[in-house]
Amino acid sequence: MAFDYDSENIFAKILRGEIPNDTVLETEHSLAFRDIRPQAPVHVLVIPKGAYISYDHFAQEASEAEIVDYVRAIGEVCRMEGVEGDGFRMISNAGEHGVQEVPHLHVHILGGRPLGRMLQ
Ligand code: D5M
Repeated sequence: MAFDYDSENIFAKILRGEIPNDTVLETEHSLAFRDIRPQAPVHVLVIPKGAYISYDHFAQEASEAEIVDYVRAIGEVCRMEGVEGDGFRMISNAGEHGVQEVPHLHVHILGGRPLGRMLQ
């Protein structure tokens, strides 16, 4: 399957330094920054620096170094933000049904308050 990445999406612009962001962590292959519309006291987005739309795109085309870096960056953000102890939620919205607003792979890390049950 071909993945048609739109290099004008807002996270691509953040990665190019065209739009400011509140960076939490930057690694060789990943960037974590605070969500502009926070839904919880901790609300951080973690993105790969590569031009990947979706998890499947990333899993198919990213190098092992990129994948390892991304997984570790997510864990490190949870530690840095202090949500490991009380708990947190990771969400990745995908595609139209998942209501993915920005077509660049991202994981939301939410925490700092009780988040309630999401799935019944
Ligand atoms: O949601 C995308 C998320 O990206 C949404 O929670 C707002 C956030 N967003 C949009 N623009 C910015 C900027 N410029 N900085 C930080 N956060 C931003 P999703 O539905 O998962 O695609």
